[in-house]
Amino acid sequence: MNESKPNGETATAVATATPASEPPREKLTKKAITADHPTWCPGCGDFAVLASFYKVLEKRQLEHEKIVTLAGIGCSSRFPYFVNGHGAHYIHGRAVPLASGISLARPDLHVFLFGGDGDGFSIGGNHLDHGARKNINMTYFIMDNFVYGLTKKQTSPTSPIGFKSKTDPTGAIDQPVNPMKKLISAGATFIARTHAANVTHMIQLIERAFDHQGFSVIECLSECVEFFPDVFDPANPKKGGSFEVIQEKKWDNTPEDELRHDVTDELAAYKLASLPFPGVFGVFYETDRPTKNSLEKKWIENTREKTGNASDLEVLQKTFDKMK
Ligand SMILES: Cc1ncc(C[n+]2csc(CCOP(=O)(O)OP(=O)(O)O)c2C)c(N)n1
Ligand code: SF4
Ligand SMILES: [Mg+2]
Repeated sequence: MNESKPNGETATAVATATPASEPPREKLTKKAITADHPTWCPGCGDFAVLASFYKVLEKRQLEHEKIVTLAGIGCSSRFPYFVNGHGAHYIHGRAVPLASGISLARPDLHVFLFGGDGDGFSIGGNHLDHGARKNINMTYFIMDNFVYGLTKKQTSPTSPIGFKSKTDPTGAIDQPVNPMKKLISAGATFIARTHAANVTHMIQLIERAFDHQGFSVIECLSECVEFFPDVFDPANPKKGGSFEVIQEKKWDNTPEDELRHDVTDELAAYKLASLPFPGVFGVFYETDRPTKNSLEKKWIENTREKTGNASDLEVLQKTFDKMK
């Protein structure tokens, strides 16, 4: 299990402390994690994402009661129904604020957030920006299918120009969002991209995002076979495409390393994000920046000290008294 992910030193102690009287834990199996039968269309890319997530939970043997899966609204956002753990299918686009509150109030939990391109980049775009800049500890997995699937084929913020949908019957005319660029500029501290047809790669990235302290986001090209079929074939070797993986620097002083990508270089990440579709896959950007969780914890501790360790009620009463 990853001991370092829950935020801060105290949180780690909370997450790992097992009372002497507690019986040994049963192994966390796929059966134990699996909840309802997924209700996606046969062939939907989201199935592979769920399977990869189960694999990571099983591999990491997280404490079952510490797993939280959250989502907004959309086909992809049905995700929490299918995971046996704490979770909520929340308001369209508002899952980041919900996840932020849970992450800050319960730093011992593993907060996983799932959703679609509409949920994350359209109605929830503003929340995404603020979760990123505040670097709130969570792992956000965005299943990007370039369309609103649940509501049956409207143009989404990632739909390419020319895409014919119910909202653009003659073809989309608006410049799509570039998820990697948006996340880099917003200040997310772990930003990666994968494809639902490549389960091994997806699992690797979920694990890396999970190990990261802070706001980690993975955009996953996940095909909507109903309303935008075959759009991701150019990045699927099984369908004649190529899946180009970002070669990260190994810092081994070899001439080859000069050409490899430095994941801490924002500008280099931005250049990678500018490559034409289907682009490249892997970690675009990763940096260490204090999380809001750790900063807020410090601030609370300092404030407590200043108030002579007054109770919450005493602090509240003092504040009310000042208002009189
Ligand atoms: C406030 C609000 N506005 C609009 C909707 C209707 N709605 C539900 S899901 C959705 C878009 C879903 O698209 P996406 O997030 O890409 O998920 P997908 O279904 O493609 O996985 C919309 C517009 C809603 N439920 N709530
Ligand atoms: S409509 Fe599209 S995104 Fe929704 S379940 Fe079906 S294939 Fe998946
Ligand atoms: Mg979508």
